[in-house]
Amino acid sequence: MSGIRLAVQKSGRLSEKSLELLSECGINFSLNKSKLTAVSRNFPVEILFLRDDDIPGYVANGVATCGIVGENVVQEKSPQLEVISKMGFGKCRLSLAVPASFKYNSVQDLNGKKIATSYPEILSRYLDTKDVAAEIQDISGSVEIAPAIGLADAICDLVSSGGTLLANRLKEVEKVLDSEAVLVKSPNLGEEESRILDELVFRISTVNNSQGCKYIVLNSPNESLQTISDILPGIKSPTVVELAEEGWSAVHAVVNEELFWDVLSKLKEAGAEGITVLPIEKIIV
Ligand code: PRT
Ligand code: ZN
Repeated sequence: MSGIRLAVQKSGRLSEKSLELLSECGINFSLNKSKLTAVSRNFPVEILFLRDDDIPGYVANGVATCGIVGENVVQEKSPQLEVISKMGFGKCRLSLAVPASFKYNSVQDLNGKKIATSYPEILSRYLDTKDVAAEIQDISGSVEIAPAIGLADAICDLVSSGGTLLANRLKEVEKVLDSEAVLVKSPNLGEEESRILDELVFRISTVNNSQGCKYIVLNSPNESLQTISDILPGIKSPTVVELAEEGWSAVHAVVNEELFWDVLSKLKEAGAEGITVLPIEKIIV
């Protein structure tokens, strides 16, 4: 095949978002979940659907050119792999947690204790850096019940909202790793593969940079233009267009959605009128 092979999670937390991202990158393919692969109709990529644990290995040995997988899995399975892009989804952290009743002061309190985890490699590296000697119990699932059933004194597991820890009467005590879905690439790629991968990375960063941005159009009295321009965190400086009505201008700018409400009230205070917020499809920088 001339093209690249991209490994994505077949079914799990990252699957839908990974495929959504490809589709936002303009990469179309027919999805047949019973098959293990799909070939794009308009981009030289074959998609391999795999268990997330297998993705780093396939990328490391060159069967896949690249893969979208949680950084936690990369660090556990093939930490030498190069991360070329962060995907902006699948955010979580790998943390140590102990029963709520455990009198915890520092990581040294885990000396001589049993810790259950599905991430023995990451945990053992972390404990080494902290000079803690603990017994690691490698288990593949339901880690959070290990203390309650007497299998371990503590756990090291992924946390996002913290609800699972709370439900199992555990408290988070140390963050070992921040994680999100990342794009990893195979070592020793040929020229053609590297070129296609660069194009894919460019498209992903374009999609991610556009996400959460809104296009704002508003009318401003000319005397407030400077104040309003200062409030607007635009890409460069906002575009200002004179209106037919004397003394007024239209201001156009791109604003991050997260800052939007904060900026909105400040704009109104500064005299802005007719504030219109529009969705943005893509921003090419
Ligand atoms: O079948 P396959 O092996 O492919 O999938 P999997 O079951 O091993 O993984 P999956 O689909 O559960 O998760 C895939 C990836 O999603 C993980 O490797 C992380 O990178 C990322 N991710 C993000 C998470 C979470 N958030 C998360 N909260 N993975 C797991 N969890 C679990 C966690 O293990 C715990 O049981 O959710 C629970 C905690 O969630 P809160 O919200 O209660 O704190
Ligand atoms: Zn898995």
